[in-house]
Amino acid sequence: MRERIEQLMDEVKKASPTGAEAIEAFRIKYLGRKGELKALAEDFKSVANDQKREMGQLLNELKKNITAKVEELKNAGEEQTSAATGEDLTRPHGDLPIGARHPISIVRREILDIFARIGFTVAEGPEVEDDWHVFSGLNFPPEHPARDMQDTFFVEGDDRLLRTHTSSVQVREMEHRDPPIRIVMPGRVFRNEAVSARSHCAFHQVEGLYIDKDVSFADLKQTLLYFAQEFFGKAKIRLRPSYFPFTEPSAEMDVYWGLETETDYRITKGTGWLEVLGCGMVDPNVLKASGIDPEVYTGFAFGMGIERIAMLRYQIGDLRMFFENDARFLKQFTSVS
Ligand code: 2U9
Repeated sequence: MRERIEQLMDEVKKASPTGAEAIEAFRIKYLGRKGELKALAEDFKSVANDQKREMGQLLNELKKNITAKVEELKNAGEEQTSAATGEDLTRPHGDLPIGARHPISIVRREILDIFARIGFTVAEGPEVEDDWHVFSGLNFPPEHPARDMQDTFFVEGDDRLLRTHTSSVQVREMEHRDPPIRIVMPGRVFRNEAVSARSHCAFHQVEGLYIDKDVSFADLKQTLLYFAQEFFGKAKIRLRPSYFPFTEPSAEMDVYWGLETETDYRITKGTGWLEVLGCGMVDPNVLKASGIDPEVYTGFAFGMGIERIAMLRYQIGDLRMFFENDARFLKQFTSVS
């Protein structure tokens, strides 16, 4: 047996098969199920007991040599391939280009983070909705213009429609949960509008809703002031009276931006104020429609268009930039967040 092992050691050492097929045949000849090593393992059974230890060690060594040889042959094969193409395949490759997050994603994430810090969790819902969750449950009267084909996309042959705001998600949450409810809803919404520098048929919103006992307009104002400070770094806001079917009273919030530079004049239209979002106290009818007792609970809500906020943040003059996916535009927004 010793002679056979030594003979094989020698044979393996001298062998130089080339090409993947020959190397595999070499491996099978020695290490395969019916290979030389297997045959030796059979012979090993009849080796005298006092020889077993030494023979066992030799066999192990042979196996190691063959395995190492197969590896060596394979690597040499790869080197040949690389030599053929002139490339060193063992070199670590260069840096991979890292993509940039879309500005809408960056801004959405920042807004959600700001509200997460004061206890708002994220809720999401379907983009294809029914009339109840988009309009009726939100106190839209039957003849409200937003229900018109001109303003809303309807799904053909069905009484379904594309949501025109994410408020439909809050309605779903109110139906399924008891107060306190403190949620923010990010999402894509759809309106039947011509595409222009200031409007698009699909855009993104973040809305917020807080319902509990004793929630007041002062809570709304303080929450929005906190948001303005965190997002814009500005400490002065104002609330102008407004109207939405789902809130009463309703307001629009402006942030004082300042009038120091020419850009400040341009983006604030010379007023120093930026219109940022809409808000209000949830209309008692809306609470009632979703099974929440307006005698016990009150709530505030707010809503903003992410594109609008991103345009202010990055000084982008045309909304269409967000939807064209021009890599020259997108790669400017490198962010690790
Ligand atoms: C429920 C009750 C009330 C969400 C609100 C606004 C005011 C608002 C607009 C901002 C710009 C939409 O993207 S935009 O065009 N939104 O002004 N949204 S209050 O109010 C709600 C939501 C859900 C149950």
